[in-house]
Amino acid sequence: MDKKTLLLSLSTIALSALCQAQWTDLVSDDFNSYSFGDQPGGNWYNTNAPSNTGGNDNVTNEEGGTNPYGVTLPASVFGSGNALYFYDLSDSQIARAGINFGDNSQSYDIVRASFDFSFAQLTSGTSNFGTICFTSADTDAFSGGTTHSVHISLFNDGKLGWTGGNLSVSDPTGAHTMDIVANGTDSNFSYTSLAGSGSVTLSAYSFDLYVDGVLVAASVGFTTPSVELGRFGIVTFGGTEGEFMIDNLETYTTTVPEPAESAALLALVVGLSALVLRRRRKL
Ligand SMILES: [Ca+2]
Ligand SMILES: [Ca+2]
Repeated sequence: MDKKTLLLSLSTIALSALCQAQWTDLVSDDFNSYSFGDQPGGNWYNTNAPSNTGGNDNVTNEEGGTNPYGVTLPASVFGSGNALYFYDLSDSQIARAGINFGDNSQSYDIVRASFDFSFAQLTSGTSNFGTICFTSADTDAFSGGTTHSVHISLFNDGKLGWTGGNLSVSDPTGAHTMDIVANGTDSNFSYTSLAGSGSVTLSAYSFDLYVDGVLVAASVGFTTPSVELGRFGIVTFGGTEGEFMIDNLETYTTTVPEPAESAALLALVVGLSALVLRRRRKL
């Protein structure tokens, strides 16, 4: 390996290591601290009181059963422990729950949400029955795209949809994983692919979607770029029925290196590489 090649490889390796996102934990919930039939508490925002309104979000467990309000909750498909079940048994009702990524009313430039999901029980038809969204920290309008940055549609036949694409989930009532990485800045953002090795570049004001560890949608533009990344939400609509289940929600943030910071890092790496080369020559 000649000097220039070595310098270039060292710089590339060091720079990619330095510039890759280090994820910092934000809010998470495995729902295991709640009792069967509860609504999740803490930072969770819920629409309805924990009663049978025909649409709600309630904690189920590995056995399922009838909750104190007379609603049958299916068993968690995610193994042992609790999961959160969104039921919507009436056209006129909605189920809606959301949680802020951070405390207070904070928003973040970059947010990643990873969780298990299942369509729980399929409802007939192909209607768009609900949405998964990222929205601002104080928004509780989870169904309207104008209030969303990230917007992923849920369909009755077990399909996920987004601007410009969709995915029919195979075995939709089984257990699956979803990862969403959202970039709320006006610059590209690079991170190590959640699908394994390699670097992914995510465009400004857009998100990547992984299902079962596979990148199924890259750099999907935010529905409304000005909406900040403050809250994760799921809603099922009035006007349709549909069911959904999640578990093991984990959210993270990281920072985008500033151009000045990257330039300083590059200078440092080049300097160190030159030093290494000089020492090698002396051997
Ligand atoms: Ca759980
Ligand atoms: Ca409904």
